[in-house]
Amino acid sequence: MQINSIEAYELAYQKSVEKPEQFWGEIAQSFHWRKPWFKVLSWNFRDPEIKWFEGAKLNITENCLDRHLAAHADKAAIIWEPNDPEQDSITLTYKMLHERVCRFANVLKRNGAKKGDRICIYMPMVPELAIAVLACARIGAVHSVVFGGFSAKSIADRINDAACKLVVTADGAYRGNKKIELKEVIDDALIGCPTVEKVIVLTHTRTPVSMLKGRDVWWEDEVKHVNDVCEAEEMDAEDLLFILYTSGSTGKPKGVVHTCGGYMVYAGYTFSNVFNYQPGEVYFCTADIGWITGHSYIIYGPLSQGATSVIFEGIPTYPDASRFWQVVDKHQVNILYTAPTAIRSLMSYGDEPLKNAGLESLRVLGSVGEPINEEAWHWFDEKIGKGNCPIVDTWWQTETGGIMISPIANVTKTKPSYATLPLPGIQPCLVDENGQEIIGNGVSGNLCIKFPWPGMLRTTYGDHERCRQTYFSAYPDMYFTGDGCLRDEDGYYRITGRVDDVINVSGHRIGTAEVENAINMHAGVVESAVVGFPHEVKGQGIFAFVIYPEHHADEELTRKDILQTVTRMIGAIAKPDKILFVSGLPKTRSGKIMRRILRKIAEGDMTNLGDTSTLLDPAVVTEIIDRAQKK
Ligand code: 6R9
Repeated sequence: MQINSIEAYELAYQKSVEKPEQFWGEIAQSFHWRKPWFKVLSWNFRDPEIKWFEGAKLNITENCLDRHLAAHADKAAIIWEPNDPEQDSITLTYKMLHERVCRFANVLKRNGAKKGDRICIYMPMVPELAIAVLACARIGAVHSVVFGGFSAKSIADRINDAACKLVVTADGAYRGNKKIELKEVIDDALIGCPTVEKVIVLTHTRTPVSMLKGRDVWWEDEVKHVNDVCEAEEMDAEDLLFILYTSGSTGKPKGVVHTCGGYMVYAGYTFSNVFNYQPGEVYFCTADIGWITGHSYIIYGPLSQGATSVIFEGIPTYPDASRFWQVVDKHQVNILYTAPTAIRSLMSYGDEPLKNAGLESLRVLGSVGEPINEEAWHWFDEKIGKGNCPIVDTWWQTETGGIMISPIANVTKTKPSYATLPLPGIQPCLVDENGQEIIGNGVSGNLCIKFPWPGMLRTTYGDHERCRQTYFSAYPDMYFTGDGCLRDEDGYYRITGRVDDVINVSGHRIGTAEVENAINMHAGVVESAVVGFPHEVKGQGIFAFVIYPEHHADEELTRKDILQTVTRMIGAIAKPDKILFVSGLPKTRSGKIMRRILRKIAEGDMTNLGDTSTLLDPAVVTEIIDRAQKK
């Protein structure tokens, strides 16, 4: 099923467009199904209603674990590299991982979980995180992983939205030289979460934690009470596999829903092809499992293909900026998949951290999460790939489940900062403001997808109308990505960034409305407006214009107070990089904030503000510029 030449790609692509059901039906054959489908695809983008592999029965963990046992039981499934390089790494073979997943699946059952229940997972990057995820899938429970950087309030919102019955967490997490008290955050969150009956707590940092009688149990105790035999639950292809929350242009994060069959096929197919994964290779994705990249390309994609997947607990700069390269050399990593923000950050340390790096094992490099600028692309290519490793710049989203537009390693000719060509099965198109498709090359517009693919979201949890509104209403019969894009003369795609009110900070999606809501919660704040601005390392930074009329002695302290409020309301990842106090915001007569103007000011481009004649009070702009320049 691997594509090995550009001709094979073109053939596959053509077939995927002309005979999509036959195309995906054949690919799906390479997976293990308990019962086959009677229809590959039925769909409409109006409702929307999308069904792949209708009638088929499966369990994704049989594909990620059981089916490899016959021939590859002793092959490494997971290599865990801890935060502290002095501590030993851990290898789990497929046999070991299978046993542990089954055992923990029994723990979940013992604590009342059953098929269809939602389980929130809030854990550090340890093997038990992957085990917890797979154990949910084993028993047909729906996992909702929440990234470790979110606050108690954000977790509570997510738990309540999905009415989670169980939480799996750990005492704490390490991040570089910091310790994060995960259980404490969960305890705060659960004050407002009536649906949660049990909390399973893994010992990791050995931080003292409060354990509530009748609710909280230790992972280590629980596993002693069960055995490691757990028959996989039979799932319908369209049964829910997981929910993952992501930010959009409105205030509340959406629970993106993925289902078992299509997601599995898409994650597995794209993993195998884009990275050209070869049996025996070691693959290292530096993302956190709390994001979609970790779901699809640390856990499900690689394991479904019998690959060896590295889970790294730490950060690229701890103990120093050579850590990634040490991990690559230590585990002889062949494929490295990381983010532009990490590349830019490491670039800034110069060549010194690369002095003792061999990096000879590397064969393929990947990038994901945000547009990669040319400078970072070339540095990655020359310094890390030594000019010998294709870079796959993979464009995709939480909603797409897997990679959509990307080079195929060793097949597609790459071009710096271009995601290049759509994968087979993906029909992108560019549309203008009027919803007209823009035909031909050398054009740009809003990126949409015209035809379903197996990994696409099916709904947003508990609110199907919101899914329709957000993705399928802007342009009839198309999925709207929220990204701007250009298609060059060769038909290559370059993603230019979000066209909605979403900021991409270090590859993390943050909704401006969410940050504004958080800032507005701060006592004394009358109103705020948040925009993105170009940031050297993070890609985009967060700039907040805040109306705070109180006469305060210490502006700096107020800034810090506001940051504290944002940290409480969302999490440290949403803290603005800059806060400018203003007395008014530029609004149209209908009361809409003109973000276009604020974006220019945040960029430091005060001369080219465009048409300001529709503003209610143009003097506001002069004042803001004045304050921005004084700062
Ligand atoms: C996988 C992931 C999705 C948004 C997406 C786009 C941006 C991701 C990109 C990229 C340019 C790439 N994005 N990959 N932009 N080039 N290779 O990141 O999912 O967290 O949902 O973010 O990220 O703007 O719309 P998610």
